[in-house]
Amino acid sequence: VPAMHSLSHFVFTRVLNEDPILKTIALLGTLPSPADSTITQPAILLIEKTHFATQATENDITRRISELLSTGSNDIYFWWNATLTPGQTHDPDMKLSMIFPATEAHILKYSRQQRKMITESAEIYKNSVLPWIEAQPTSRIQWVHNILNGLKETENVFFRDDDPDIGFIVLPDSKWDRRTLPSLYLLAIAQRADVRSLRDLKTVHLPMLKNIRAKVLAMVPQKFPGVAEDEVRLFVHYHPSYYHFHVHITYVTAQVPGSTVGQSHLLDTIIDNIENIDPEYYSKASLRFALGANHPLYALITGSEANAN
Ligand code: M7G
Repeated sequence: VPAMHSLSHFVFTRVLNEDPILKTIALLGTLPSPADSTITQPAILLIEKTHFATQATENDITRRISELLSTGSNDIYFWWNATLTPGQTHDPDMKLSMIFPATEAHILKYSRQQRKMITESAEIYKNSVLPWIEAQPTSRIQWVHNILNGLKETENVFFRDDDPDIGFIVLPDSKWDRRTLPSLYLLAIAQRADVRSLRDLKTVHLPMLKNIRAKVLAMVPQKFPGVAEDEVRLFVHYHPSYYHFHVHITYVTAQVPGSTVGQSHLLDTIIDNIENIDPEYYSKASLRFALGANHPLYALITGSEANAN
């Protein structure tokens, strides 16, 4: 486990991506292998400037401002650049995430890339995409199994329903800073392992989907006073990064970094489509979404289209 002190061994390779709006940067570097310190392995370091939490305001953020550098003024308007002096541990300035050792798939995912709109027909899904999903190493969802088996992140679990068919576990998504309610981001992970994605959902899964909806909507306002039931947004990504069924739970207006229009499917719409439109809706549908041009599925799907035409 890379403890934070190992950051001192992080050797910078290059910037993978940055976002001046979200105040995030993704760095690629290397760290010594835990097994053999004479070799290094790729590490991805994600850095995000944290929100000015209410706590910071109460602690008077202005007292932490130093090295004021005037960048100008005009009439009644004044501008500065400044730095923050070290704060309290409960008032952090950055959120760091590390992926180590990072695989090629992680490096591609976090690299700046063009996004393209593509359509995945039911046929392309069945013939090309499903075999690709089935070939994914199970190691990619080791973290999911660790949560379900109670080996990791146990102290953060808000809710668990251990029913093997309709049960699920709710815990903070690793993207959440765990304190800013307007960016509340939780994850509901299904107990059952046979639903790889939206494409697999059928009538038999309605009890699970409805169980997640009912219990999450009851649980969130209870655990997070200030968030009402009608301020909770439940959705599923297609394509997800991890092919074990999970539902994203966010505050209604939370920004979802990296998520694009077309990728998010509201849980309510999914339930309605299966229940009222067609039990096979998601195995029949053509789905259109944006995909990074680096994503292996991009070449696979556009290649299959070319062959079909
Ligand atoms: P997704 O729709 O499969 O992929 O969602 P996305 O990353 O493209 O949205 C997976 C979700 O799981 C994301 O929101 C991740 O931030 C979150 N996540 C990923 N990992 C590796 C972990 C983890 O180890 N722990 C927790 N709590 N959340 C994670």
